Amino acid sequence: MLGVMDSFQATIDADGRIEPRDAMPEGYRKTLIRQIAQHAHSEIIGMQPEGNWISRAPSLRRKAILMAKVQDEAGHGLYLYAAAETLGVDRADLLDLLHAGKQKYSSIFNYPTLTWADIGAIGWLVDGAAIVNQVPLCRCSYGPYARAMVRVCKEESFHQRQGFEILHTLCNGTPAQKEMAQDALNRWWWPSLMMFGPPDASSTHSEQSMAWGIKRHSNDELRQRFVDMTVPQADVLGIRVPDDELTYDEATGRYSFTQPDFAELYEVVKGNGPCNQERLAHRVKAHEDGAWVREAAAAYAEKQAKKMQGSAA
Ligand code: FAQ
Repeated sequence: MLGVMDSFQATIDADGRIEPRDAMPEGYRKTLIRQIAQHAHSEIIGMQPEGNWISRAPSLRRKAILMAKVQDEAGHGLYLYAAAETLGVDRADLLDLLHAGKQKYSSIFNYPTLTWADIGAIGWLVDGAAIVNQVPLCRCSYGPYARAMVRVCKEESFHQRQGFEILHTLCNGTPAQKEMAQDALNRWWWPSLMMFGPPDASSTHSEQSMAWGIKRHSNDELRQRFVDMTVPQADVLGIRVPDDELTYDEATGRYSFTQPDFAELYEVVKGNGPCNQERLAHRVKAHEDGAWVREAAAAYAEKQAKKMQGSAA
């Protein structure tokens, strides 16, 4: 007879999906909670760099689009916290861990948005990198995470195109606008490459996460895919990826490129990036300011539950 963990392994081997009530090794559960929580935190902290530009977007149309995008990111956070909760954790505890600096969020959101072109660069590069990373997660072995990713990826594709379109407009505008687009690419290129995590040789979790079917590709494989996808798009825009070593290999159809400065990634992840303190302080304040909403929602839910009990009696 199969033991419970044999059935887990059989499902993984058959490329099936693990569902919340299925038996799973504690390490699998913990890895998923870590990754999904980090991903959810990234979505909601990731609202800040763009939210910062809603009041300064250059037209009503741009403002409406940007507001919708930032709201989408909040929605992604909600799907992901809900997916994490299926593993037996409470989102309130995950938020406490984020606020105490005990759980991470993506390094990319610790860089400032200095110009309007940065909003284009975030959509194009950051959402572009997110898509490359997340499309394989639609096939993640954990069902609730995989299903959340399907919806998230559809919305990220729209975000990526809106970012590209902002830059396309700037690149076809005045010389100063094109220069602004180039400057944004110069500043966002390296942090975008860092989003994929440390190089494979230094990645602590990749091997086990790939064996469990949580990750489907290594950090370096996805970084390479991102470069191969993005460089031709920069050519269309008429701006230059800031890498003097970038070369295209006809035989493989791939680019060879300079790796980002991983020492900088580790510093940003440790809390020493340009905006880490500001981002976390803003998040904690938003959480505290929203306490009355959570209290009111809980009081309303309690009242409704009592009413239901009363009508059932
Ligand atoms: N930032 O062993 P690995 C978005 C940590 S997209 C911070 O390779 P793993 C959309 C890692 O946690 C951004 N920390 O780890 C959006 C680990 O530390 P730990 C979010 C990083 O998990 C767009 C240690 O380094 N996307 O939000 C980073 O196997 C615009 C060793 O690394 C996701 O989270 C980093 N860049 O692979 C929103 C995708 N890289 O936990 C708003 C899901 C690594 O042991 C606006 N996550 N670390 O203390 C993943 O695919 C993976 O978790 C990786 C890292 C690939 C990020």
